[in-house]
Amino acid sequence: MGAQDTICALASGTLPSALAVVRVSGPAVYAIGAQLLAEGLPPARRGTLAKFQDADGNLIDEGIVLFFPAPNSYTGEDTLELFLHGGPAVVEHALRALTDLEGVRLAEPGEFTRRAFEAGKLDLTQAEGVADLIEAETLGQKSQALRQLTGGLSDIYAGWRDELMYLLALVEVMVDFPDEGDVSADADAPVRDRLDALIREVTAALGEGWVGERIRDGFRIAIIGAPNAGKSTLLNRLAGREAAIVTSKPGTTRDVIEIRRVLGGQVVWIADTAGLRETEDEIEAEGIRRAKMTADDADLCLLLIDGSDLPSAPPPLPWPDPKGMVVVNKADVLAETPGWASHIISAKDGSGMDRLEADLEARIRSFAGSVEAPAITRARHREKLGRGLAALTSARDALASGLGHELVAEDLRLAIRETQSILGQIGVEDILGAVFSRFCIGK
Ligand SMILES: Nc1nc2c(ncn2[C@@H]2O[C@H](COP(=O)(O)OP(=O)(O)OP(=O)(O)O)[C@@H](O)[C@H]2O)c(=O)[nH]1
Ligand SMILES: [Mg+2]
Repeated sequence: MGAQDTICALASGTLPSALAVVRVSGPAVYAIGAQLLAEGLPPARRGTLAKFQDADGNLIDEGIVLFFPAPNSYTGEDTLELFLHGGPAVVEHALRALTDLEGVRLAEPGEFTRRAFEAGKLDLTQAEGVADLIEAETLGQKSQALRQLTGGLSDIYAGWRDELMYLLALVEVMVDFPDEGDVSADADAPVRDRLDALIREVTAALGEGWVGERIRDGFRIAIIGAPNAGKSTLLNRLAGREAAIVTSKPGTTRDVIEIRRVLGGQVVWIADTAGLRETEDEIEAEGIRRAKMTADDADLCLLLIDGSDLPSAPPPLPWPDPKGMVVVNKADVLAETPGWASHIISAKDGSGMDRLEADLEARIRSFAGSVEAPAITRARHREKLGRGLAALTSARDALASGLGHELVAEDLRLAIRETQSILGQIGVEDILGAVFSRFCIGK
């Protein structure tokens, strides 16, 4: 991937389409203007009607061309955008004419954005925002991605990095001039106070209940309960299709079966699980272990009770409201109405389902809205921020135990490095490959 190569790709969607946008970026843009545009390059940033031709002078298409001279372009390089008719043959002819030129090749996935990153147009969280925006299917995902793309996360992490740099400067002064001024324990107080505040902030971000990641990857609802309670029937009703096998035999579901839905404007994964009971059966036991894990990881846990075998008291729920909710099923055969259930439904005939779905929707909305601006939207951020927090805690301990300011400084440097790598400012070659390879071609 030489940066000196000029890259080109179809940047718009599946063909055929009304229009197709072919994007070109790199030093060969001037040569392309001279050879492929009958009238040469148009004025900068002005949509201009142009005839595109190949090197033999054959007309490729007539369309609009936009020229963005460096550095004022997405990639920071000279860039062309060709708006062609969206026929597969038109696009093929255009890409062939472009790549026939010296130094021009097809772009790798995400290569335009990678160049933008390398030119300092975007930091890594913003580049991730671009990818998320393209993949966003819900408005919740879209607005989170847009916030990230426009620097919402950059501001948070850059703010922490700057604070850490300031703290490091304070501590380094103490290392270099240990005898200057007042060397009583109180000289550490400003560092300690600011460090404590920072630790509180980062801890709060890490404890935000995964909201950012959930908006991006989907919230999780688990349906659990005794065998035959009707969990699979409920899943099928929520899915609107026969996703799971339903039989009258207890112990039918063995594995976790997940369906994906949009609820309350968010992507939600709903999991049906194996019925919980004591069992000697090895396969069933494994299913039950998975059911419990699924429930632990879920944002919402529906404990489904079989209404045809109603217990006299509400079963204990390991999760307090709002995560746990008790739902009684089989309303159609219910002898008495229990006062302790959040919902009474019949998964079979659909009664009570509207109310249940509305409640699930409201709970998902409230989870999604519980953090105004999540600092973490990916596992990558969580992992690095977690390591940063460990370094901060160690700095605080070193400071408290008087182990020496060199050690405190070293921990602060570690924390700075973690924050910078979230922004893509250091040690990122391996991360870059992982982040950009998931982009689509042309972005
Ligand atoms: N009368 C009535 N029967 C229901 C209702 N919901 C489910 N059933 C029946 O209950 C039986 C068990 O349903 P499933 O959905 O397979 O139950 P499950 O909880 O998934 O069971 P396991 O997978 O064995 O844990 C089936 O015969 C269903 O038809 C309901 O609302 N009313
Ligand atoms: Mg089942």
